[in-house]
Amino acid sequence: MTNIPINTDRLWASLMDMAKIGATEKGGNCRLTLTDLDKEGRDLFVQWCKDAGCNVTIDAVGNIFARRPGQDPLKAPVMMGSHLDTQPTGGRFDGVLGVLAGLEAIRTLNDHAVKTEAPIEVVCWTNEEGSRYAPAMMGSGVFTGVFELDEIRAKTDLDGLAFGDELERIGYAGQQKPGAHEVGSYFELHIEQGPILEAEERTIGVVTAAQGQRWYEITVIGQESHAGPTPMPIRRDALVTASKIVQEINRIGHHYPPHACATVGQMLVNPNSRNVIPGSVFLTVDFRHPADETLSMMDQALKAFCTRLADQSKTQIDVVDFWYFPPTHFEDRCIEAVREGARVAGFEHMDIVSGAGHDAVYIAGVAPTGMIFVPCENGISHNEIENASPEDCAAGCQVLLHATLAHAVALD
Ligand code: HGY
Ligand code: MN
Ligand code: MN
Repeated sequence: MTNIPINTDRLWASLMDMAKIGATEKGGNCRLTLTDLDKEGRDLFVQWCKDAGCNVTIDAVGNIFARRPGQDPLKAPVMMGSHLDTQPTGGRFDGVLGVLAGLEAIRTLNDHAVKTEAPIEVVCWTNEEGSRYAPAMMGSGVFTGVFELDEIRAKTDLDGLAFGDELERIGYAGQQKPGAHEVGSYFELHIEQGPILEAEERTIGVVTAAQGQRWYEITVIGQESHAGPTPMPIRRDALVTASKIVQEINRIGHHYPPHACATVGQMLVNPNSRNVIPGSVFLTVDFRHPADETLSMMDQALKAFCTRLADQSKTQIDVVDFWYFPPTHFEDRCIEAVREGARVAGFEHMDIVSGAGHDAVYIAGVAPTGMIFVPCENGISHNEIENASPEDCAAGCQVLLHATLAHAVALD
């Protein structure tokens, strides 16, 4: 029963229909969280779920739950899901594959009139990307009690628009209290967003864990002054100091091979005028590593460097710890269900650790959780050229169905 074939064409058609919403010139997607385009994608998903006979509920942080009833309504649902929001220059598969593969699994169960003991749900988590509003994984973070709802609702974007107001504006501030929603187990299908599966010629990644992350916000304060008459020796140039910090962050990333990652993704220079010596610079830091102790050593190295540099450079350097979650291991039973699903379906598979953060990392804190990866072309993601094949998407969906059914106990 756990190997009834999903409908490859229908899954691909849904992915391509969703990709039309927020389509960009280079073939990617831009559906920033809580924008009109995010609403359009959510509305389409909700309609598809209702067409598939699901009962749809929404919680107060905008997470969408579509439930296919089971024979025992009191049993906690087996949940599949991911996110529909994208990066500004995002792709057509990051997050979307996990949500629409969950929908395809439900459509397939309907086609074959499969009854399950436990209900089955597909969920779309709010703001997994953390681009417009930081940090990432907000919807699943509120759902699991990592973030406070009011704190998240008060967050503002670069235009000063509050999360809570935008959520209400698009009509997705639901009634359900976040977290007051049982989860029996959770499976998330996602593109790998790295090069390993493709290089190893494997179709399925059996995700055993996700690496830990530390995010910082650094503000460098120097002194604005005229680019002409201000002699070099007396300048307090915030951008020169910030550039040294960027170099050090990159050095720290290279210092713990092969897994450490270190990125400065955002930098705001003030006043950002070509003939004014920058008075202040804001920059973000993203550190990652599968071992918590190494992540701590990277943390210490960054802070020690900034302390030394502040003395030498006559500038003030504020380093704020913005976000942290430790490396997360998934549940053995779920990992085995994924591995067995790949084996039954005859797909080449390998164990893999996730370099990216996912909602599954937070859900793993409240329910048995597993993840499935499929390759993406050249391992490229968070880029408009992100690409995956219909065959790999279908393979991931097939394994997702298997793992979900194994936990929902298919009756007939
Ligand atoms: O940052 C991440 O790993 C994910 O894309 N939110
Ligand atoms: Mn994602
Ligand atoms: Mn992403």
